Amino acid sequence: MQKIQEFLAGAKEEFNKKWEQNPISNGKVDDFDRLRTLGTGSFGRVMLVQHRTSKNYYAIKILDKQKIVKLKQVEHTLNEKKILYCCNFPFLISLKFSFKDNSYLYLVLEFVGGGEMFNHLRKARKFTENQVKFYAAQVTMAFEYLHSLDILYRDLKPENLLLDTNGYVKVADFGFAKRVKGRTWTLCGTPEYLAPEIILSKGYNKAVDWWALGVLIYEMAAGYPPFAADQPIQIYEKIVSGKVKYPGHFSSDTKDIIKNLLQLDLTKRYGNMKNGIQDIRNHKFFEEIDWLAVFHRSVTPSFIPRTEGPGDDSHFEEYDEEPMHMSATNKFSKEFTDF
Ligand code: PIT
Repeated sequence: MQKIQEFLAGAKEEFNKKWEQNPISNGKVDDFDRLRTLGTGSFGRVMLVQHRTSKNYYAIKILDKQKIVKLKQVEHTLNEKKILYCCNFPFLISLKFSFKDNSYLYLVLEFVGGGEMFNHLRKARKFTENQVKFYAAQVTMAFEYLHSLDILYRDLKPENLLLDTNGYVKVADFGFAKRVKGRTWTLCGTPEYLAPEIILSKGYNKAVDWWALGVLIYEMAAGYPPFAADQPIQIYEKIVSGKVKYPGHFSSDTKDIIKNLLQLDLTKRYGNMKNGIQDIRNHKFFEEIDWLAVFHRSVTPSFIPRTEGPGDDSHFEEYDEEPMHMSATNKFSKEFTDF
């Protein structure tokens, strides 16, 4: 079996080669039949589609150029496509096609039929410790991969983690992912998952993703996030206070790894010290995880979403369908040249 370090060395070369390429476009919207909406966001939606000739199912993310410009998300959208195009990792959603027309940008992604972790977590109320470790290990490896390529993810939360039909994780939504060597300053993410240094408008780095991993482990194990309140400002006060309350059922290992990830002091936060990810990987919380076996997907998950056939969308919520509008002129072609 190939070691993860060897994989990462080769991955960097592959990624950098693609990074230097000009933007590619393959396919067009008429190649697909649109079936239904799987999710919505502020400037677009994700729909289940079927490729007309191959009959394969995909999830297509449709972004409205006008809305992206209004919300000043042009740069983020270009980052999103370029990073998705260049990445290749078992726990990251993969991009299959991309194209644009007069009104929209399109990202055709693999269809991940198990649904959002968010829905499974709310239904189960909380996950078993084994489940938490299994999912956290995959997110840890996904971040190791992204960080080795100088990419910050910046939007970890259960809504952005999909389960595939085998019960493994796929990290989706690269809307805030960015390639940066060193620090960046943009305020983005979801209130409950923001690291204190983002809230305090400091320059920040990869350590924000490790903080978010601490929030995720807490939320998966407790069923609710560690910093919760009605208003974002109250959430932020709790985050920067450094105080966390742990449910009585948490094991001491679970508490300890969360404490070390939800560490205000960046020089002490796990993932951000001189041993990097090793401090996380070697923590007692992950003792039973066979990292290489998880990486190679040879561990049988304790929970496998029930699905019937490749286009089964029953794990996804229903959304109102909205018609698409097609502009007669190519709007914002300059802004999106690099898409
Ligand atoms: C679904 C089902 C599915 C894929 C997705 C969502 C993909 C979401 C996604 C969103 C992004 C991105 C990458 C992937 O950059 O199979 O409900 O903004």
